[in-house]
Amino acid sequence: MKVTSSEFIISAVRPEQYPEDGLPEVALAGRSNVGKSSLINRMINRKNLARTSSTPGKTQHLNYYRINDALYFVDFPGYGYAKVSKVQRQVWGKMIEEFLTVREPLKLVLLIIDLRHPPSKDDELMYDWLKHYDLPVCVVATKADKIPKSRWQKHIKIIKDALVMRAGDELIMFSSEAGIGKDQLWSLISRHIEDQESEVSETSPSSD
Ligand SMILES: Nc1nc2c(ncn2[C@@H]2O[C@H](COP(=O)(O)OP(=O)(O)O)[C@@H](O)[C@H]2O)c(=O)[nH]1
Ligand SMILES: [Mg+2]
Repeated sequence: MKVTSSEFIISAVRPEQYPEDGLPEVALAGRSNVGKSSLINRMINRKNLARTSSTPGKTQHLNYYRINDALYFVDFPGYGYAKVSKVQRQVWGKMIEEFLTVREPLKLVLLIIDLRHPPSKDDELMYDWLKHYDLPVCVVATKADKIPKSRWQKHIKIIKDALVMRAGDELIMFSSEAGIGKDQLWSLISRHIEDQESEVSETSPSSD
């Protein structure tokens, strides 16, 4: 997909604030500091539309970005940040659960994992949660530039095994730093948001 426009829409704290134009939504979930904001910026060729920060745990909102007037990226608050209180954690859980269960335009969830490390317990829980709600998931293994290519397969296997990834869920190697995986991720996203327009045609050719 060629990105011609991207804009920050809202930092939503309540469902009433979610956009109502029905454009398909692609959510991004992952640990604090895993590289979600950087991934969004790379996907839309912007240096700093999604705020990247070195102080994790700050985002407690669902940040909506509209791309090409064709879809939204929805940046979830990062999880797994130690200094977040129990109450904040519960608020987070409730917000995300509500979103995942009732949000009709949601077409795909990108679970962002750091290729360098095995998935955390929170990553595993998140993946299971998404599958429990029967949502299409793509695991995006980011920071791939930090690992020599010769060791990618080893790290991929560790991630797939730890999550017990379901057949049909894809894993894409990514690097916001080096631009690895950008085209592949766009074509996967395109396929998922087109699926809603042609749900009857199960045999539509993939457009890679
Ligand atoms: N080397 C490398 N660093 C990255 C990559 N993606 C993110 N980072 C760095 O990781 C840190 C956290 O990134 P950020 O996008 O703010 O993470 P978020 O908390 O998940 O939104 C920042 O210092 C980024 O520069 C990547 O693909 N490669
Ligand atoms: Mg962020």
